[in-house]
Amino acid sequence: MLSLYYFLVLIGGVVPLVAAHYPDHEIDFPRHCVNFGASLNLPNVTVNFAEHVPAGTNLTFSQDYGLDTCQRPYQVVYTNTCRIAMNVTTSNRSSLILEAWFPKNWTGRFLSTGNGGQSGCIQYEDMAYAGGLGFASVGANNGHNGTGGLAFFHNPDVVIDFSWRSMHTGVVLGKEMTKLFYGRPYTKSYYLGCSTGGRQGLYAAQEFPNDFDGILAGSPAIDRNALVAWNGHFFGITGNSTSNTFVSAAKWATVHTEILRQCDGLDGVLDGIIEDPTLCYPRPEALQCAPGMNTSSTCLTSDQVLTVRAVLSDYIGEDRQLIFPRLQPGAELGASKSVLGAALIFIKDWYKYVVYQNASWDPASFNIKDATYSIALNPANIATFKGNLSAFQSAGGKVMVYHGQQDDVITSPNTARYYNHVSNVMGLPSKDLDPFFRFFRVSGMGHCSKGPGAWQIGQTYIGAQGNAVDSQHNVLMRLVDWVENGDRGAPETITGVKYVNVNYPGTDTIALGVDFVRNHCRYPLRNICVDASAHRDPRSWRCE
Ligand SMILES: *[C@@H]1O[C@H](CO)[C@@H](O)[C@H](O)[C@H]1NC(C)=O
Ligand SMILES: *[C@@H]1O[C@H](CO)[C@@H](O)[C@H](O)[C@H]1NC(C)=O
Ligand SMILES: *[C@@H]1O[C@H](CO)[C@@H](O)[C@H](O)[C@H]1NC(C)=O
Ligand SMILES: *[C@@H]1O[C@H](CO)[C@@H](O)[C@H](O)[C@H]1NC(C)=O
Ligand SMILES: *[C@@H]1O[C@H](CO)[C@@H](O)[C@H](O)[C@H]1NC(C)=O
Ligand SMILES: *[C@@H]1O[C@H](CO)[C@@H](O)[C@H](O)[C@H]1NC(C)=O
Ligand SMILES: *[C@@H]1O[C@H](CO)[C@@H](O)[C@H](O)[C@H]1NC(C)=O
Ligand SMILES: *[C@@H]1O[C@H](CO)[C@@H](O)[C@H](O)[C@H]1NC(C)=O
Ligand SMILES: *[C@@H]1O[C@H](CO)[C@@H](O)[C@H](O)[C@H]1NC(C)=O
Ligand SMILES: *[C@@H]1O[C@H](CO)[C@@H](O)[C@H](O)[C@H]1NC(C)=O
Ligand SMILES: [Ca+2]
Repeated sequence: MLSLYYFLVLIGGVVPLVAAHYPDHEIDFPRHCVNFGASLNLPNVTVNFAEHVPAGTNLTFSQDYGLDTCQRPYQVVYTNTCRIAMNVTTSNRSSLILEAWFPKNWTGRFLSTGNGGQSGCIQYEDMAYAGGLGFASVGANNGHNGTGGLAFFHNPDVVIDFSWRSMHTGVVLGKEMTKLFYGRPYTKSYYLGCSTGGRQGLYAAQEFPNDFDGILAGSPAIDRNALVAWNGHFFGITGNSTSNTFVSAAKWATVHTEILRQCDGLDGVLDGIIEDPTLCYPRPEALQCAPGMNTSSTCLTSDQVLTVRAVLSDYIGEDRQLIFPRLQPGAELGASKSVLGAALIFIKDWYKYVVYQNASWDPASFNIKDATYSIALNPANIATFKGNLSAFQSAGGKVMVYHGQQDDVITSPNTARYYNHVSNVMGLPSKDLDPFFRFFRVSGMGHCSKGPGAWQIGQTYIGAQGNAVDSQHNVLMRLVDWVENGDRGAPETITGVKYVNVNYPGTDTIALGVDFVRNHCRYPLRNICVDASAHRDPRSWRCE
């Protein structure tokens, strides 16, 4: 079964960085790829195509099937890759689209990518990124196509795929295919994902402790039922744009400026970034309009002051217990366009098609009873807040979690809450979590990326010059270092870079150079500026 190419590899000896050791690879790698696809025979798997993709190829994807909502019309592939696309049956009424990408220049490592939001979308950018770093990778559509939730309607198997089965199935198949493709097993198995992807990573850490040796989970959508309810509860606070309680995006910008005035200096420097928003309890009454002034755009009416207070308060349940922590102060600009924009995009399909399975359900009717009901229902065990990582710890796994401290979609204190929950459930103080579980708070980063902070940490491939690959500046390679070199590679801080951004909140302009660099601390430590005159220099900061 093995091609001549792999026969030569086997007799030639196997080392981690293999490309230079493969003779005739220009000829044989593409042929091996196509032959592999034609002969692959695994249960429940149908190969749709297998193609060799030369480095530099700009792949284009069909925008049929609802994939237009994925907003991934094309992807540049950075290294010579064998791309296998498959259908995988998961039940009599559900299936996945799964892809496996095998780089010619393989390091021996395996990696699974995850998904985002409610999708339904293969994260090709993450597969290309991983391939460029020498990982064999898998990515799946998570059991349905596109960002909508209609596929969940009256089909609990599609919900199960979305919650956990798609990823776990892809990992099991991907590992097997990796061994068959290269003629030897992977050395270590990794996970990379953010948001829903962060949740998928922590689901694996809790429920499938042998899937990964290293898990990188960003901005995780954990306690998922409570999170969706929290997203939905804002409409009841703000009302729609015609309500007296509504705060426009322009007024949220005013609120943001006021919050910075009150809290920016808590970390020792006025730089537009609140390092630790959990220390910030702003007083919106500072913006209260004076009598007769309540049409002014620079102050808040009494109703609007109460709206701001409620938005920045914990979400409490019918039983008076916490449902979800408050929106962290500092995220107002992004939030005014997402959860505070009265659009109800996050909860609409989930409650209609999964929780109530009633296409007539009106999202504007959402209230605390819906929250109570959906949290108790916990469809397909999607909550992901168990907090017991002991099986993963025993298996020798490492988890790195990061969360932007200006996240407007999933408030970041929820991840600190998870960390504390793990500590409590496992009965371990931080010094005993440190050997396998570390959480980094990335100041000034929004949801998974962007923002005024030093947010480029190697979480995905943002720009060709934008990501360093050394482990201090690249969280994925940091995880590899930790897994493969043990304590010697354990992260104390992760270093982020902010490129010059002439027109914030536009994207950073890498060509204009580095604006500043900052080391982000491991929770529960927090970043303090000890030399405000040189705050762009990471040496002016200390984790305390
Ligand atoms: C890839 O192709 C698309 C059009 O299909 C184009 O818009 C995009 O700029 C291309 N990207 C690169 C890096 O060539
Ligand atoms: C989902 O998209 C894939 C292409 O990625 C396509 O082959 C498949 O038919 C689509 N499935 C549905 C149900 O539309
Ligand atoms: C793959 O699955 C989709 C539905 O998701 C179906 O439309 C398509 O025909 C299947 N293709 C193969 C080759 O089985
Ligand atoms: C194949 O899929 C069926 C459901 O359609 C499942 O019961 C079975 O376990 C799967 N087989 C393997 C080997 O994964
Ligand atoms: C599919 O399997 C489910 C159980 O998982 C069963 O309830 C259902 O009747 C089956 N549907 C068909 C079409 O066989
Ligand atoms: C292969 O990967 C190694 C390290 O992973 C890198 O240094 C080298 O440049 C890569 N070679 C090619 C041809 O991509
Ligand atoms: C806002 O809410 C009011 C009362 O609930 C309703 O009559 C109106 O149509 C809504 N407007 C918009 C733009 O949704
Ligand atoms: C504006 O203030 C006046 C009294 O000063 C009050 O009657 C009116 O209801 C206020 N409007 C809003 C939108 O708060
Ligand atoms: C579906 O939702 C609508 C609107 O809230 C409601 O009137 C109807 O009773 C619901 N149907 C069922 C079967 O619960
Ligand atoms: C955590 O999980 C392990 C098995 O993985 C189990 O032995 C232990 O009892 C669990 N601890 C708690 C507090 O549930
Ligand atoms: Ca500051």
